[in-house]
Amino acid sequence: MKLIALACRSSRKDPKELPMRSTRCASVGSALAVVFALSMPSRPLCAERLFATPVPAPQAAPAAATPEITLEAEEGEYAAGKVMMRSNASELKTLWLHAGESVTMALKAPEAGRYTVIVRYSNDQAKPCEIGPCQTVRLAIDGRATAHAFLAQKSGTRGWGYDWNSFLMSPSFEIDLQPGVHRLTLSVEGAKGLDSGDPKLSVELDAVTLTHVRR
Ligand SMILES: [Ca+2]
Repeated sequence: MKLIALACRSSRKDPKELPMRSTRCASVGSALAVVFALSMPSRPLCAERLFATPVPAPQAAPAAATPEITLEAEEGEYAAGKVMMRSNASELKTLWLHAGESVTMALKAPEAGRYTVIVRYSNDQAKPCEIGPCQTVRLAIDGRATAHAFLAQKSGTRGWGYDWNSFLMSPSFEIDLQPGVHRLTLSVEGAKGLDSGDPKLSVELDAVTLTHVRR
């Protein structure tokens, strides 16, 4: 006990502080404190040191969530096409389009920068691209064509007439957007089906996801 008191006093520069700070010393009856004091004789053994709550190191604030925009194809504007009910589709619906048809969706970019664009679709072909050219889906922004397009692959394995409810994702495209409202258009071309005018080789567009690229 005496040893503890001496240890506390030894840290004070001004002897006049002794009466005011004596209550800050550790409980003299604690065996744990004695052991601690013996192991660290040069440091003051005070209550705030013995029982102080560890302060965690400051951590960086979590990164802001990456903005993601989802556009439902069936909610876009289209001159021709048909909304289809699909249990595996986003919002349970798709937009069935044939060659020469398109859909335009409005989006609001929250900030300037690069965005990835991924299209979710289904395509029911018995033998992909065997009959004629595969369906090509082209991307345009604000009425201007881009270099981005993809071939709509057969999306299921069950066979002709049964794969509309199986979905694939297009390759990821990158576009640059300024903040504000834009118009994203997907156009289908290249598929005419078994016979001239037969639209069996078509594609169903489900949804488009845009994600802001943070670098
Ligand atoms: Ca949908």
